[in-house]
This record gives sequence, structure tokens and C-alpha cells, in this order.
Amino acid sequence: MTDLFGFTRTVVKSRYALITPDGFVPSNLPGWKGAMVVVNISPAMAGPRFTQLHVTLEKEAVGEGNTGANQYFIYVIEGNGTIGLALKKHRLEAGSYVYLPPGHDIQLKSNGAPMKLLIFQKPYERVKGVDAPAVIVGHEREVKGQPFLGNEDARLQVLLPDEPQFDMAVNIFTYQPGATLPFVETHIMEHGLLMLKGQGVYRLDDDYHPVKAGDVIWMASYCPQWFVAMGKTPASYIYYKDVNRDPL
Ligand code: UGY
Ligand code: MN
Repeated sequence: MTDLFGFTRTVVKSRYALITPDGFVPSNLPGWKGAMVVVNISPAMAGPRFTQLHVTLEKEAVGEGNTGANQYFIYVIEGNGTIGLALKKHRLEAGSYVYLPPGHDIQLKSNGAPMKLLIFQKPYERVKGVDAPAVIVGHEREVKGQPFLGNEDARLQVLLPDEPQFDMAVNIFTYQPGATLPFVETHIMEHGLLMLKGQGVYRLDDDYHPVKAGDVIWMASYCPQWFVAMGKTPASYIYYKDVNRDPL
């Protein structure tokens, strides 16, 4: 909730959306028990070709189902729990992530305090002669941040292999205060983004928005974009992009 009635930083436009947590409204989705699921970005916005969920699993809550035609990328924002994969259970904690290919069963459980998840879902685009990827379980601390285009103060952690099998990429971008994206990017890939830490200013199309941890952004294909980190602590965001497929 903001202090001022009738005010929000949220804006939804045809080429981008900034969605702030004060406006989040949950949906009841099949398979989730004891969970609050907010569909932050989806094709229902007329533009996005993927879905971004914000899931809060209360104590001992469950998310069950099958990924179907979609692939899922699950990132633990806070809390801990488990994911059952085949006959094995994997522990999840803040910073853990799981990639699930299409047609895969899913069984998520929280332990103790609520577990908050970010989930990107996207229909998998098959390429003749290329197998769909296998499951990946990892943690952000295992992925070294590389200087972005030579800038030591803007580091990129690439969480999924950049190989033709994968039609989605998920990266974490961390900026020291004052560091920026080096130029205003304009590209075919679309983005779904969650601010994880700190604050800054995002240029989206022709507009400049102050943003902070918890904010969600959708950027359409070809939406000009730029970021500067502001304040006394680093800013970071995790984001999705569609990659490695021919444009139609
Ligand atoms: O990967 C990207 O396109 C990234 N540099 N975009 C962004 O951070 N807005
Ligand atoms: Mn970009």
C-alpha cells in the first residue's frame, strides 16, 4: 500500500509495464495449495509471449502439477523448501534455481516460514534435430558474475547454458552505485524482470522510472531500455529473455 490514496508507480503501456508490489492481486491457480500466486506478466497483457509469476508458499504449502507445453524457470527469492524431481528431493534456499523442461512433473513444498518464488514460464520452441534441455538445479552463488562489456561495476551472472537447446535465458545483473547499462538497448528479445536489491532509474521506451527491489518490469521486443543504479548499495535484477530461435 502507498501512503497516498489513488496513487501508484505502476504503469502498463503497450510496449512496457512497471508493476509495483502495492498493486499485486493474487489468482487461484490449479495445483497450488496454501500458496498466493500473483500473475505479474502474461499473454493476457496483449504483448508478452511468456508468463511471470510471483508465488508465496505459506508454511508447509504445496505446488504440484506438470509443466505441459511450457518450460519453467523457478528462482527462490526468500525462504526455503524442497522440490521433488524423479525420486530425489532437492533442498531450496534463497538464490536456488531450477529449470524444468516441458512435460515434467513438479512438486514444490515450503518448510517453516513462507518461501517466495519467481517463476518464468514459456512454451518451449522445438528445433528439428535438437533435443529439449534436461533439468537443471543450481544456486546463484555457483555462477561467477562477469564484467558486462568490460565494466567491472556491472556484472552479469548467466544462469542457463547459452546453447541452441535453450530458447530462454535468465541472468542476474548487479550494478555498483552509479554503474549503468552502457547504451540504450533496442533488441528483438523481450524481457521479464524482477528487481532483487537496491534501487535505480529504468529508462523504458521514452520514459524514466525510479525503481526498487520488489518491482516487476515487462519490456516488449524493441522497447528501448537503459538502467542506472542509484543510492549507497548495489542494485541487482534477475531477468528473462527469449533467445536462440529464428524470428517468425
Ligand atoms: O541481456 C540484455 O538484453 C540486458 N542487457 N538487458 C537489460 O538489462 N535491460
Ligand atoms: Mn536487454
